[in-house]
Amino acid sequence: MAMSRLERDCSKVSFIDARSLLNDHTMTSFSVHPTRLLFALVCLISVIYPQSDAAEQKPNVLFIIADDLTKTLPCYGYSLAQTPNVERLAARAVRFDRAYCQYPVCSPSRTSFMSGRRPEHTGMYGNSGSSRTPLLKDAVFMPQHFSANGYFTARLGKVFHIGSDVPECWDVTEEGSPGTKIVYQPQEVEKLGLTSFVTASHRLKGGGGEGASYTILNGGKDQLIDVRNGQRAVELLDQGAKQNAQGKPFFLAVGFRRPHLPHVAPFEFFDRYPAEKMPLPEKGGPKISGIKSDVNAEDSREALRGYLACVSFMDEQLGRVLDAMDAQKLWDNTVVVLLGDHGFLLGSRGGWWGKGVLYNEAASTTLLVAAPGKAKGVGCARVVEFLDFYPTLAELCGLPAPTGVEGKSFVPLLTKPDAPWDHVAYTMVAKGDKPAGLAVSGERFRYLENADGSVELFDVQADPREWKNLASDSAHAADLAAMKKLADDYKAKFRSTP
Ligand SMILES: [Ca+2]
Repeated sequence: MAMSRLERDCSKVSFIDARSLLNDHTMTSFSVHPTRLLFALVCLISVIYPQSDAAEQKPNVLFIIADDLTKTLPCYGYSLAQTPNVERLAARAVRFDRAYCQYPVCSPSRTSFMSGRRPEHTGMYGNSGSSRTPLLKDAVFMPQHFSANGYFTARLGKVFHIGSDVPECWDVTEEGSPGTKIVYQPQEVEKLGLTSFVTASHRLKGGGGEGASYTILNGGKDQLIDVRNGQRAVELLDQGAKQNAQGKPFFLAVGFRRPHLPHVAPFEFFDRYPAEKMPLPEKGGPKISGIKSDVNAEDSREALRGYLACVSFMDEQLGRVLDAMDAQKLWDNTVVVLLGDHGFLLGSRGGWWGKGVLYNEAASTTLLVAAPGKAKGVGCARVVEFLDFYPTLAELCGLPAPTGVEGKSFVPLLTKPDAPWDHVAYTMVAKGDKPAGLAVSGERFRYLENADGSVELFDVQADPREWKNLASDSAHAADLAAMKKLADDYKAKFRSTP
């Protein structure tokens, strides 16, 4: 163990020497000068309770969430997107190809991974109310665990759901709103006072989900919430580096609002994606029930353009944060995580522009983890869950294992991304306050019990798009039974009434 600064200062006084000084004082109180006694006491305490040295200091955590970011990124093989900063982070990170959220909607997903509990044990099935639900009355959320272990904790933007923060998690907590204005959708542009900068705005007709819309701005960029939060992140990383020098690590959570709807971004980002070059949504696979009609081709192209413009806009803000990581030389002592809180369907399955369903497109999304001394620039095909973040980050940072959490640390996969891994993921949806749907994701098969009662089985190794439902294929009866048993076991464990 390296010596602390105080130990080095006291290096000429050994533990025995210090104790003998105390003994001297005890026996001959007038023979030791008070200053010398104080010095000896300080040295003794520093030996018994050594302070952290820079080399021993726990790693920082930079935890970045991009709202509704799906895997439309070059590092996941989607070359249409222009995201040089995501790629820059991916080069330092393990890229998880099969990372599953526990619930494909904002607040239920975030409440789950921030508490480390499955949705059935958070009771958060919608987007309203405090994230400290009655079931989480006594829970220690992930940032609280870091705070209790000596970390400075801060959040910028949407980390818990909007208006659902848990303030006791943070030393600094900022939504990013200018003044008292609430700047999120649906009236974001108006409330930010950016109406005069709007050059085009459109809400798409038809289709299902949230109803894609876009707004192109020709000014006011600095007022946009992600730009503000990106700038604040740079400032807090600067502050964090200074705190590191004093022995205090940080846990900084940054929540970018885009690419969540409405797709509001400056023209320069739309300009990268000419509408006529945007591909139409993929056709195939089971359609989502309840969609009345497909979005027409022109609107579909505009919708994809708006989504990608906002992905690039987010990427630019991410780049500023990564620049600050470079400038402050924080990479060797900081774990950096980038995730989407869940995925997003881009007009597939009959015209669904949204999330809230159990297919891979919504349940599995971006996860990059860059950790000092771990693998980098590689993909990992193993199945992990978002509620694994909490135990994983605690282990990476040398914190005590958190109690009451239901995930599993995936640190072994950061060391060896192809390590053997016997783990499946569970993603659920509810109807009102009752669990309704459940997906079990294994390495080869995904089994879906949808909220409408339909059952599906996909061989995601042969059919990663989940186009061909094998649930009634007799050749896969045993696979179906095995996956159904996992679902039944899960429900018996997490949904049974005590
Ligand atoms: Ca979201």
